Amino acid sequence: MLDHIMLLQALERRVLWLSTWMVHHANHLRPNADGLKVGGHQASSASLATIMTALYFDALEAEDRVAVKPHASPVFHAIQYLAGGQTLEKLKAFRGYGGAQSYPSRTKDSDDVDFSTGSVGLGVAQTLFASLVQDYVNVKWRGDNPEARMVALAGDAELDEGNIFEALLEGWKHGLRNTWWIIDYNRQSLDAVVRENLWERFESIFKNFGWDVVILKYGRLLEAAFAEPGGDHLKRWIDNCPNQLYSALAFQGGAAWRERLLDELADQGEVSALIGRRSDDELARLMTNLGGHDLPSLLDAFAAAKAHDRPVCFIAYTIKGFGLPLAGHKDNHAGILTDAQIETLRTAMGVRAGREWEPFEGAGDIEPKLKALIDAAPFFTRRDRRHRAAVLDIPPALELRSQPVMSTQQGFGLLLNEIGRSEAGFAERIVTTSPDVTVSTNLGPWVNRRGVFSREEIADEFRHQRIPSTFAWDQTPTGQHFELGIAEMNLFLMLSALGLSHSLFGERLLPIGTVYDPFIERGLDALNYACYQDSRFILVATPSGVTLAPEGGAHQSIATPLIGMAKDGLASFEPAFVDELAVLLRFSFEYIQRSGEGEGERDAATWLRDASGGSVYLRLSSRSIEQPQRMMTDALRDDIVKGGYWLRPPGPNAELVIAYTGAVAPEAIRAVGLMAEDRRDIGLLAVTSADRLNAGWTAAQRARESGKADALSHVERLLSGLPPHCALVTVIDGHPATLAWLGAVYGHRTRSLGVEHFGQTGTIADLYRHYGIDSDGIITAANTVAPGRPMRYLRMAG
Ligand SMILES: Cc1ncc(C[n+]2csc(CCOP(=O)(O)OP(=O)(O)O)c2C)c(N)n1
Ligand SMILES: [Mg+2]
Repeated sequence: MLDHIMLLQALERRVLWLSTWMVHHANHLRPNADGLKVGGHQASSASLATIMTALYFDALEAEDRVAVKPHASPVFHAIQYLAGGQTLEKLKAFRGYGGAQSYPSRTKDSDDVDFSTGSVGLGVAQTLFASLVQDYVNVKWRGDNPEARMVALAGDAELDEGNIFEALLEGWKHGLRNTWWIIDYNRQSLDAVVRENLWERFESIFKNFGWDVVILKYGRLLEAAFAEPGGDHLKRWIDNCPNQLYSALAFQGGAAWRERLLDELADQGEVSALIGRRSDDELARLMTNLGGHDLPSLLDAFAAAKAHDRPVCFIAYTIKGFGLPLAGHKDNHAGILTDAQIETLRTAMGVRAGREWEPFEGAGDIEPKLKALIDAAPFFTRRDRRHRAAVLDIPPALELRSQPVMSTQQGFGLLLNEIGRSEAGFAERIVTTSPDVTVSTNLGPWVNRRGVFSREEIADEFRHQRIPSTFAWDQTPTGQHFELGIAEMNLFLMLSALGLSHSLFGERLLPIGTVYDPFIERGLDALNYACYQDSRFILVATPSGVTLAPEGGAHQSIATPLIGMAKDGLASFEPAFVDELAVLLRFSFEYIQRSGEGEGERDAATWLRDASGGSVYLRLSSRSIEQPQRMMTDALRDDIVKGGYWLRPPGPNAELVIAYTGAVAPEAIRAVGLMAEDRRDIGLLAVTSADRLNAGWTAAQRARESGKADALSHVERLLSGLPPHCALVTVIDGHPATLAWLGAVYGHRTRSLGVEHFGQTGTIADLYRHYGIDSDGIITAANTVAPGRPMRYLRMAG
């Protein structure tokens, strides 16, 4: 055991050196390193070097998953490098083009990052939801698989992020297990030293939510010193020492510790002797021997926690910048080692000049033992930790019992209800989730059929008491719905975890999350995070825009269509009709399963990267509108997926085209009908996805610029026959910029209608009139942008 610890300590030194050198190289040595001079990494990484050494080379099992604190990225890459999972080339290019990423990234790094981190708080909470997903897939399909631990390494200031506490509450509701959060309690954030006794708040919060709390405050050296005569006084002094002072002394070193301790404890003879027995260096080592830097304490704590599956919060005392000259300094987040400092460190580490990148430089004759230890570390025994899952067959069309007048939201409920009652294999793999808006987003009938998931059975009391209710929600292990509390952050983190199940656990899921469209913005950073990790899910957001009319201005979504367009990895659609929705939902089930391989390859018809797949956002409405009675042809299906089709094709001399998206379809249709006699060859363009039309157009232009002269996107094909003098009016219940770019495709004069200001309460008709997106508004705009014969309708209207 002693030998093992000594070897781990040697590895820890390698990790500390390589991570520090990596940042130094990026800042000072790499050609064109200017502009990369960003601190944070050296001090933050050093803070976690011991803990991560203990985890990766000892405590973690092969299937365990880790979210590494963003600024500990160099430590992670260094550990992977030592274990043969990271290349020297990437380390040398840390933070640079094509190099190891500044913050660990599932998608951009090549050294097997489990969860991306960067936006603090999200990676931590992600481990919690991943653990719930593990329970879900284990109960259903993988009964005998060992349970993996989901581990987060969190900064202490990271716990300022509210999403962590939202997740804690949710985890408690779902009986969270197998989750470890290790708080790097260095008592420093970016700007400052954190408040005293924060650990007490953490401890009581975590205990309240049913977590075990393990406080790792003193290392073995300190424990031993406390057992010496006078040691109790020393312990009391440490416990009462303010964070600022402790940090300052840690920065100043042995002589400063001695002066201060003797100053304050000199009257206690035994303590003076305890201090006097140690040199300055020994004293500094003793006083910074906190739990988070003490391998034996860490190994014991992790081993003890592995004996059960309860969630554990470790509060590990550390010193930011431990082992480096900037240790403890309150400004060290932005600090980087100078050339002189790195030279001193190099010598101290036994690293010869010119051999800084050698993995085991300075290890001497224990090198083979270090290699053997790494080879035997359970975490590195499996190289293929990214799983794959077979692609599920989706039927060619989804069944729909349409009604003549209905909303897309209703249609969504009916479609899922049909899937819920079908025997189709893919239905087993659908898992839905919603932040307390399951019923109001029309998921109720699906949940009635498929039930709510819970590892333990909980009966629906109303049902058992035979009290009539529309919803029967027994909670069982066979259930296929995760009912969440209201926090939208949790929805997106749950979708992110569900949508990585194929890769994390080897089980394919088809996750669908429903949310109120305006509250996408509440969880936007988590949505961004989910997309960045290439998680796969279908987001159904409803109701959209001012169709939520009587709910008032605060609840009406204006910006979401633009979010949908701008969010990478998310294909956004806004169908107007339910038959379109049926096509799109079907497409979504397939699209979210595409492998991500062949990235960059573009579909020749759309110039979209459709082979890669991604997640999907469907923006729906609760507005009931008349449904078209039409046959769904292959051609129409294809166009709906590509993003648009002519509902009324323009004639050869078209003077005017109305292009609409979503719930304003009836206004556009009516306006076109009323203008048809006064504007020749008028066309009506149904845009089901401004996002995809726009993305294809951009890509096709880029392709032409790089020599592919015949590249043509779907929107270019749609608009290609329009004469130059034709004008466009676009209309959407959302921000007008969503469709305004259509005029730039061929340079057609364009007027874009939409909503730019917070709404009022009122009926949909009131609000559409108010914003000028009703038929009158469309006609008035058309009359100006496409002047000509006075519009009969406007004359009649007076
Ligand atoms: C959401 C978000 N806001 C702000 C930042 C910028 N930021 C990066 S690290 C950091 C401080 C982190 O302190 P702590 O979590 O204690 O980590 P330490 O560096 O002390 O280990 C901040 C504010 C961020 N990365 N993410
Ligand atoms: Mg900190």
